[in-house]
Amino acid sequence: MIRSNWRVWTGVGAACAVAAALLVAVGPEGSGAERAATASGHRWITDDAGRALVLHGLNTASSAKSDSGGMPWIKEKDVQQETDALGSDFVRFLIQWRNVEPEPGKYDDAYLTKVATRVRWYGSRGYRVMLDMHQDIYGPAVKGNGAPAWATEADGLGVTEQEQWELKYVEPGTIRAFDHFWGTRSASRDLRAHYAAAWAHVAQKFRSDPAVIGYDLMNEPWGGSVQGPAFEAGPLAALYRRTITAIRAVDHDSWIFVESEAVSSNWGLPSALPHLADPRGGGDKARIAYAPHLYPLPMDLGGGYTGDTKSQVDTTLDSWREQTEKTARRLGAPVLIGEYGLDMTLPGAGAYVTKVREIADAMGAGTAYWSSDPGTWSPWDKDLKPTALVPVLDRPYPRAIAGDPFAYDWDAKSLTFTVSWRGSANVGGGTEVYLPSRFFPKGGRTADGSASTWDAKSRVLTLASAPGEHTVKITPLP
Ligand code: MNI
Repeated sequence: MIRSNWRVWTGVGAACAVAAALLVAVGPEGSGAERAATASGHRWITDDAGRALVLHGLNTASSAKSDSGGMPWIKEKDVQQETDALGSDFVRFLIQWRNVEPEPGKYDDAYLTKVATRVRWYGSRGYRVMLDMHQDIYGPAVKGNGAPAWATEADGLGVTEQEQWELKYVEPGTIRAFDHFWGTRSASRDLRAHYAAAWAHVAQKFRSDPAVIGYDLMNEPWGGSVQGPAFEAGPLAALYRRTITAIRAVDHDSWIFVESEAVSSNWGLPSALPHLADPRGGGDKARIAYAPHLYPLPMDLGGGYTGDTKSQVDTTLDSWREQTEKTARRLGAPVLIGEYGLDMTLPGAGAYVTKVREIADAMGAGTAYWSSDPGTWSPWDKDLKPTALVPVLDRPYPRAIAGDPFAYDWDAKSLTFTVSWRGSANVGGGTEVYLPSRFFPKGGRTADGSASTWDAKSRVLTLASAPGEHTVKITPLP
């Protein structure tokens, strides 16, 4: 497992070198020098000590979409419950344009202060927070969520409620609202300027908040009348470039996460999202990350993870990984699965979640499960009691790796967690591995006796790192 992971990641490096050579020859945007500077071809989100971060947690929360104040359902005790049950170090936190900018050019700082309070609930427990500017079906004025009514121009076209909510994306009013937003009709106001400025306002508020790792520019973008590559390489990339420029004018360092058009990439189709330059600089200086979603179509239609549906889903997962890595290479970006999830009462649901986590581990990607909202998809039922999802999501993982990671792998059969990396004099701190009490009730130890320290409260084993290659196996303390 470890060896094959290593081959995959170095394989990515080799493919990247080829891609870099081609790019120099063909010369699209983004210089060859930028690509060549991405040494291993696999980018990592890093902390201040230079350690690679592996981020796992939940989306919080869908409930914010329908709350007039835009707040999620959680109280601080619920963040503690998540910490105790899942050992999360990450949250994808939903915010909405309608709350940030309720009137054109007027920002609601009281709203952002409430967001900051919730960010602190997570940050004080060691989480990193990604702020996600959420939308589904554009905004409430066309029966969706996200955009303010003043920024919704449907030209009187209607939206009919649908049994399957996603079908509202193809209702006339929704398409027209998106078309005006993207400016693909002649008589549109420049709503994108507002969107970019609203993001800059958010970034100004959170740029020095140590818990905020970055910003997810738009949830599940949808092109309206202009679709696929024409959308992703056209108006979507243009909005991203404008927003990146606006954010970087106030925030030099936070990560900026981008998504591809959901209706294609969620299902494992290719994305045409082009490379997006970061004003910070190219190569290792850039902090642009790719945060696609993963919802195999056979499961959108309510299928479980058994029989024919399972084999269709597995085919989709292979394609999703291949396409995601291809797009990430083009972007020079680390990958974080911004959403995946399903109704845990479906047959095979636990096996599906385990499979996605294994894929994420093999890709070196973080994950945010959709979502924390109590119910059948969630780790919590309506009484906030743990569901069948908890023992599946609560897996060992490396929170931080002190150098260049090669691979990591959890083998539930032998209760062995393996992590390998190349340490560097430029990277401080140790490699931190979260070990759930369900597998490591008394903590963990290194199989080879190499130095480590166990913190029973956080259930984190910290491995010593020094320059050179390390492969450490961790097993439960007897
Ligand atoms: O499944 C989707 C999805 C399907 C279809 C479409 N289009 C037709 C444009 C778009 C999106 N999304 C999955 C999840 N994402 C939201 C939140 O971001 C969740 O509520 C969905 O489960």
